[in-house]
Amino acid sequence: MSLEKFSIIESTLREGEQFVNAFFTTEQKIRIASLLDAFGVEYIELTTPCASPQSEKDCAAIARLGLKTKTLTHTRCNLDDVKMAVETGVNGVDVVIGTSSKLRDFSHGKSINEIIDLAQNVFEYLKKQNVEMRFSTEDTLRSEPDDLFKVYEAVDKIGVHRVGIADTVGIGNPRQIYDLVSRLRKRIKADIEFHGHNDTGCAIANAFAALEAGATHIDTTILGIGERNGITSLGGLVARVYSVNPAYVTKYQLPLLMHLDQVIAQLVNVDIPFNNYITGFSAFTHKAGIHTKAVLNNPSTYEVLKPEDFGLTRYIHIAHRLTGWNAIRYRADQLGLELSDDEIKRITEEVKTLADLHPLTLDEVDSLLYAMRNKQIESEAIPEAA
Ligand code: HCA
Ligand code: CU
Repeated sequence: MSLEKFSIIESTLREGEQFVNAFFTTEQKIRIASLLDAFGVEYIELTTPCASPQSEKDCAAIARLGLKTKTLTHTRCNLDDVKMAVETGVNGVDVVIGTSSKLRDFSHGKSINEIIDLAQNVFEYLKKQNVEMRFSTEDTLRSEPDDLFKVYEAVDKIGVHRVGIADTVGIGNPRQIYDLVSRLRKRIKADIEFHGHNDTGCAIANAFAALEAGATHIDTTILGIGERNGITSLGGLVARVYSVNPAYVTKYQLPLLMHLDQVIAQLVNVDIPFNNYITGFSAFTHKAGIHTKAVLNNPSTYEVLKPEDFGLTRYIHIAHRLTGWNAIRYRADQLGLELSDDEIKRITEEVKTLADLHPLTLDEVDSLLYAMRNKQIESEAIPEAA
């Protein structure tokens, strides 16, 4: 398992720019790069300089920032593109070419042997440039394993640092990814990167399966943005790995995650999904009485992620018919109201009765608590007045 020492290749500035709503300005790209650097990802991947003149300038500008995180850019497998990539000053070049019969027949039209020749050409040049070299096969999951292994073994011999597996259409499942990475691990020396799309909801699980099978690098984007519905999200991967052992992700500045998600959500004009890992608005909200009672006694009963490790707090939702008296007692304590168990239980019944009639707000529950306290004060006051 390489969970203990995996690296994140954060591709918000490459794959993420392929998201339908993403149009990052130079300033925004620099802001995102700097935030990712502060978060502590090992690599950021930038849009290919071949995309447009501005992309080329931005790539070079970010490469010059002197970030701790290594900069990579992405290119097709040909000498012209790769030369342009090196000239931007990035630390590494991520070369990609399609190997599935669909992409070979309908996209670039090359045979497996021709792909190997192209790769040879490109990497012989890159080897002299003092950059990290990665070779990845687009649409890996729909490629013939024998073709894949032939290509990967060839580039491994040339001396690439990493080979990439790309589930370009999000069709793989964790068992298949585990199997493929395990087989590849036995055949090559290079590190193994996994890039997985989320079309069928497996992007995080697939990335995790890749790590379990020996992958060393995972591609992510903030909120998972990318082509179509995107790839493995940074927060989702962090949550998954944290659940095995929080120590595996303490190398990252976890409290920055909320800010990263908020910044990207705003830039690409979407809301953070309610069910987002760690940063969704209900991610640390507990509701049913049975849950809230246990969580108040010991949060680990219903939480595998500690909100405080991410600079966040849990919320106990009490204004509804599933509430329990322990949760109401917790709210009374928060408000500094000293009420007896009997009084709290009476209020709990009242909350449930009212909640059956109409949706309740926290304010209304607070009013019941204050009213009970006022009643106490009045009854305490009577003997004195008499
Ligand atoms: C694409 C390419 C890619 C490349 C992944 C990689 C994919 O935009 O289609 O370089 O490993 O998903 O195949 O993002
Ligand atoms: Cu992709």
